[in-house]
Amino acid sequence: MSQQIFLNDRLVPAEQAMVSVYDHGLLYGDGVFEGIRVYNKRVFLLAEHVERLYESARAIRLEIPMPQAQMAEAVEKTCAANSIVDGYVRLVVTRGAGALGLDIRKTANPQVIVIAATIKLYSEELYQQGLKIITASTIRNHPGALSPRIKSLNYLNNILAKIEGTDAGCEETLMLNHKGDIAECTGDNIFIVKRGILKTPPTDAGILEGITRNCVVQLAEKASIPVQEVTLQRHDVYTADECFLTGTAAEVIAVVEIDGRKIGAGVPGPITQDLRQRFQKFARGE
Ligand code: PXG
Repeated sequence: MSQQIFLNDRLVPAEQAMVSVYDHGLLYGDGVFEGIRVYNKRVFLLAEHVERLYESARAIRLEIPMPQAQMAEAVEKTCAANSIVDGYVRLVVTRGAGALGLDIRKTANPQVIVIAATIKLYSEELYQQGLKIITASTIRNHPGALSPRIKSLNYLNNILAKIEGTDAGCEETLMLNHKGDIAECTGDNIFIVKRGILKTPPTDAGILEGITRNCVVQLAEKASIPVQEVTLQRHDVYTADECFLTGTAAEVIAVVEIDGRKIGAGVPGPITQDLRQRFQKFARGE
């Protein structure tokens, strides 16, 4: 059986799942999305992802044509229809088709798309060794222009930074904000450990408030590891004892080198490894 896609109100075969070339999601990146993991048939932190989707939509004045509970049901239904055990869900809401032009009043029918798929993960080797990353010259979007707190379909800012990283042979790329402080990576949040304290930039640093980030903060607090949301500068990451990234796809992954500076001992640190284990257990419901 072919892949089943949820489109607006029903499941359709992937070949029939289409949106208009006039959809403002395509024409202008006008829409919102979420990426969600499925672990052992359980959609991980579904309510949190659905809530963030609706908050992103509210921020761009996009009215999603169904209540949150129905959206969550659509996700569950799509996973079941595709027999997903461990996988990845992409939830997309576009502005819908409209006249050429930016005016949202000339659009109709926002499109709700749920794709349930498998996921390509970082190799086990990378988790063992840790990532080497660089800082992009492309800064994160100014919050006064397009707030990074909105998970919108306009990801060019991140893509441009990611290109710089891949050109340099890096799997992820660090981005600074408009003030020159540490923001986040192109698809992951960043943490450092300094003298036993876990530190991560606050949401007002111009970042996406990652659901994995929030989960790791809670797991750290439960493990009595002190956590601070504080402004970080490049100096702080260069001189950190440990560094790691969090994200739906990456989960928790160590960073061992940034801009040619070795972090700590140049291997994944003990607190990073501990939090990675705690996260994996939590995500897999153990
Ligand atoms: N920052 C940015 C800019 C992101 O896009 C994160 C942080 C981590 O947030 P979560 O909530 O996932 O912990 C993201 C998430 C993809 C993909 O296909 C990207 C994300 C999530 C899932 C898939 O590249 N970004």
